[in-house]
Amino acid sequence: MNPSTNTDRPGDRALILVDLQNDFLPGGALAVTEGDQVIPVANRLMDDFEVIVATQDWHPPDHGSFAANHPGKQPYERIDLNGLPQVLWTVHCVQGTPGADFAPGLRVDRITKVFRKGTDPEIDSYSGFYDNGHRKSTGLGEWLREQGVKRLTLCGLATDYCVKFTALDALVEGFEVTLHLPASRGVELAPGDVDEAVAEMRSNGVIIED
Ligand code: VGL
Ligand code: ZN
Repeated sequence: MNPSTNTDRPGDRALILVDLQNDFLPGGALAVTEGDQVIPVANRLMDDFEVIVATQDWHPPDHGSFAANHPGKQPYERIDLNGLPQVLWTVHCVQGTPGADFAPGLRVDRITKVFRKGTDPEIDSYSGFYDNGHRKSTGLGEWLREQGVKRLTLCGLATDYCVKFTALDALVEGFEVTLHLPASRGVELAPGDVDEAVAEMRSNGVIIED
């Protein structure tokens, strides 16, 4: 078939797989309930896309989001980290450790490019586009535009943190954004956090696919 007439996998769309990493799966350091259930769904979704990007949470051991790096603080407490509100987490996705690896069974051979985030110990980075202070870009937006991408489908972990902030930044970057809920799960620190995150994404213009 002439590629210009093939509308099955149009080139102006990309799939963004958010943080499908061992530490966010059941048994991992920052486990998301049912996190493993999104892997087969994400694998199937990949068949519909030509351009597939994965984000990877990639922290140095001294990262400021780890409760262990703040004497006397416990995971899930909230602090001020260099002027920004920060939830403290268990030590997770440390660079080069198995917990930071992509989930077993994920079709990594189909991933076009990986964008790593959370590498600066002074600031966290939930979004795949920018750190939480919008100070530095990961290059994701620029790269997508270079590919001619205009529409994004997002899925992954966690719906109420990294997926949400990636989706909201994607809108500001001018992309049409769809969230694929069957391939997403949330941390849900407080009951209702996922529903609230989905409502916030929807009210900002994200298309919710369930
Ligand atoms: C995430 C908390 C800390 C996520 C990453 O991927 O949603 N959440 N780091
Ligand atoms: Zn993290």
